[in-house]
Amino acid sequence: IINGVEVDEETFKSDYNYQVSLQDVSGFHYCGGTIVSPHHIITASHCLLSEEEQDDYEVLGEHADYDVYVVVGSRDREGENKFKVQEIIRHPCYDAFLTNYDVAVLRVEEDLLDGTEARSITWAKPEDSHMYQAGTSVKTSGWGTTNVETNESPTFLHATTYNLVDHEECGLDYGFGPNFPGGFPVTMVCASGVNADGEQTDSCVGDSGGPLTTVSNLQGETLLGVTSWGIGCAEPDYPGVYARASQFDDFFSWAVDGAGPNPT
Ligand code: 4AZ
Repeated sequence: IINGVEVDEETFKSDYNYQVSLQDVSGFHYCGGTIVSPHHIITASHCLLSEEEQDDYEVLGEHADYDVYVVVGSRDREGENKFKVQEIIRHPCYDAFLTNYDVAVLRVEEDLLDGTEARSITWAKPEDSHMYQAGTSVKTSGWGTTNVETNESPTFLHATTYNLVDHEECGLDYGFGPNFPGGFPVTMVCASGVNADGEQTDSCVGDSGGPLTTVSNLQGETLLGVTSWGIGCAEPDYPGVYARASQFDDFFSWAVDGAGPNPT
């Protein structure tokens, strides 16, 4: 997170305890995620290896190197509640070229909420489209880099608040003009803005897979987006791009609740 704030213990418990850290077997943090059920986490597909990539590792006899672990209920990425992921469900339409359909669901055998400080939140549904209006205040968090020059990854969670950007405008910023086939994908939502000190703020490398949520806690917090991509970080002309959660309701319901048809 660029130009955000470090989340203190109290704020973590009240406002951010759905956030998790994705790590490898050595404890290296590489992505974020959001708890959406006692056994499920939503993250970005680009955080995970494809089946073919896993096979390559298998050939090399390095199976353990792609096992995924999650640290939950802690603002410290070296927290004590660390679980091994049992199942990885990447979106079947994930497109690595466009970073489109950049969502995945992780299943954990243990109850993530039992005896931890963690909680789960719900993802936005198609009927929540009113939450996606340009200008809406949103927040994002993670252990990603806090400084693009030093590429520093903080020990404690950072968070920031900024605003949703008009969809068409974001598409134009990224060169998805009227001649681009299909236009700027509806599966993406963008955010941009400055912090209280007037500094440009954004998610960045290492925040991927983490949450973009509503700021108002009135009706319970809702996951609006999954941190996905951008050109640079905190560049005024290049908003942060997130996978639009409401577009993946069928996939999430299928992967998390076992409800509805396989969306493939
Ligand atoms: C990344 O590379 C990344 N500014 C994540 C988020 C953003 C840019 C890059 C958004 O993981």
